Amino acid sequence: MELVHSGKVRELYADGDDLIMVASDRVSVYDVVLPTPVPGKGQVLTQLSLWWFAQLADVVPNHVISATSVPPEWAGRAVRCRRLDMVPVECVARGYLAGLGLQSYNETGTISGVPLPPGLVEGSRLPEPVFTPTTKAAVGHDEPMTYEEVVALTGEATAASLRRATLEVYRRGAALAAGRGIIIADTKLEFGLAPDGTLVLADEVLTPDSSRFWLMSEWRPGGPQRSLDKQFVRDWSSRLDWDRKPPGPAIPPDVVAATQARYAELYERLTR
Ligand code: Q0Z
Repeated sequence: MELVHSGKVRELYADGDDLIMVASDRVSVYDVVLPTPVPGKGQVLTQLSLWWFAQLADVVPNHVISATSVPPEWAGRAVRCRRLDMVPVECVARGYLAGLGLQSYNETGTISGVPLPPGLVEGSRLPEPVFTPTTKAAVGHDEPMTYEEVVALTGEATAASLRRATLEVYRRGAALAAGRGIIIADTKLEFGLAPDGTLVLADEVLTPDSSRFWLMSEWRPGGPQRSLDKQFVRDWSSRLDWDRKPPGPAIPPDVVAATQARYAELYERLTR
């Protein structure tokens, strides 16, 4: 099969008119892929994403054709999907202050042009979830966009649909996760257009690779929050003398095992 795109932790293949998205067991921290895989990670993230797509099918149609009609060597961690005309915007929804949203708030009191109340701190819950789109940079980092810039790029109707679908997916996902003790602080979605112009949710949805997951029991606004999935890898790597540039260090077996258990627990908690 023809490899169309290779990401840090996933590959995309063309199969006739369809695409097959394959999740690997690779892990990245601080934007660096480590040389040691976490066995089962690709399968857990694929199955979690498929579960969310099914939960959210009434909010927005998705690109999934089949999770089973894929080559046997990729079984469990691959999805056959419709090839779409991708919208060149990373659609982010934020319900809590972290990452680029925190940076923007501290500099301007706003995110993506949306004014926020004073006195918020790192990790604070926002009064309302906010749509904070960014550009899709081929290299380097994505740049924040205002809603008007999304309109200029995609048109009024598509921009409105992107914002509505993004916020609704986030609200539904965050509410479901909250009932299971998990905070979804923010999430990044990708959409495409079907040949008839329908907006379709693509890529992966509400996985820890595309979203910030925090344990509600550990949430303490006022500082950085512990990530539910990769915290063991981050904690271990921060104790090393590593400059966070490639090549990354090999992960020791106990850290691999703890991380595997984290991914499995996250999947069980959310989908049970
Ligand atoms: C997704 C990506 C990956 C690297 C393109 N249904 C679709 N139609 C057209 N294009 C895409 C999709 Cl999902 C598409 N990406 C992101 C995925 C590896 C990059 F598995 N790029």
